[in-house]
Amino acid sequence: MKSEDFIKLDETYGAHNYHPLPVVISRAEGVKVWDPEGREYFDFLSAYSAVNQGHRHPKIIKAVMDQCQKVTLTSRAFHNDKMGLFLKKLCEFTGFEAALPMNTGAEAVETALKAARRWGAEKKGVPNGKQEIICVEDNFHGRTIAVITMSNDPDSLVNYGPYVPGFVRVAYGDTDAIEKAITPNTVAVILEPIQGEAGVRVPPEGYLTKIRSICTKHNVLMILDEVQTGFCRTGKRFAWQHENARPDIMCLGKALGGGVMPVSAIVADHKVMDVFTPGTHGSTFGGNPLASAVAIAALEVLEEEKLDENAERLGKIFREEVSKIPCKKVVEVRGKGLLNAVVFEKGFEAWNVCVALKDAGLLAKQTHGNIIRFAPPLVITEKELREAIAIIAKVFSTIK
Ligand code: IF1
Repeated sequence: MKSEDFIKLDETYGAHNYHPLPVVISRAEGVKVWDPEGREYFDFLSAYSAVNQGHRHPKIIKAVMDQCQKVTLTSRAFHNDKMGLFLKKLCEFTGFEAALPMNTGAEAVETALKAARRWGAEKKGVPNGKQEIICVEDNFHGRTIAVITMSNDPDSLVNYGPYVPGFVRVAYGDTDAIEKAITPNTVAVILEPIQGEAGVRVPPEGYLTKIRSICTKHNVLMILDEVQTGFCRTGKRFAWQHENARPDIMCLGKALGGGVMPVSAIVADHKVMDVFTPGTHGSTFGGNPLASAVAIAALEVLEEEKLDENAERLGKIFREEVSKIPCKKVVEVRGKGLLNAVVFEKGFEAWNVCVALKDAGLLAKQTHGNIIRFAPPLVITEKELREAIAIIAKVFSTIK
């Protein structure tokens, strides 16, 4: 079967909730992927930062294979001999006291929202049903009903009502707006430290620190969604570490699964995490031994290969070099570490550029029509990065 046959199958038998680039991936290794015809591409999306460790990292694949020989799923009705080791590793890696494992990013966010509401009722004294959570404009936290209620993106939102009460949305980048929105019933503020889907929007310097102090002052939990920015992507283990604005709850996902399977979690200290008691939250697959084994290996790879440092160093080169490419339509090159975006003029259709990049051997995807996100696996070398930049330069030079 050829690429076009696989695409046809998706179109015939799938829901039409995506508009992918016309490329089929049938094999992958490290920073490269191949289509059924054997054409090679740089992967500059990394499954939206879920493949930070590179495709099929040998250490992670070995962990999968080994664990598959032992036990893969137990449910939380019983203990297993991997989950505790995973949670310990995750707590050490993040610097939090406790972790609660789930499967997808949206579930991690839901878990954080539930933790905050319950904390509000039980620790802060907010009447149950009155809890309010502040979110910011142009957020992306996932696809569940509660989570899309926070969104102001019509694509995510329209005709999925009724929505969930208890959310207040304020302008992004404006700390006064957050402070003004706080009432005695506010239990949490939730945001992405760098907005991913919004087009890699980096907040003004000091934004997170200021939110941290506002939250502390008003006894409100600060929740950071590091699902996309976490695990070394932005040049630090977590994006909040650029400002040392430690949240009360951190939502994690994507790269925690090492590019192999969905693994997510929230981490928090006991004073928050202990609001969960037996029966009050859970998941069939959360903390399963296979996911736990994968996540341990995924974290070890980040550490052993110092992928935070690699992202920091190569990210600077990327922004510096891509900024130099002459292209009249480009208005900004921005990002942190290896989470970067090229912003074109308003109204510019970047889809055609992504198709041209694909034809030239590099996969990337536009967001909001005029922004292309560039986020390669963090195992990329400087040589590979420069090869990729040469492809980008070649394609950008053809843009009229
Ligand atoms: C899609 C976007 C990226 C996330 C943050 C939670 C989640 C995500 C900050 C939910 C997920 C994904 C979802 C995927 C595309 C992708 C995406 F373009 F939609 F916005 F990365 F930028 N918090 N982001 O970015 O995690 O439940 O999916 O595991 O929905 O098509 P999930």
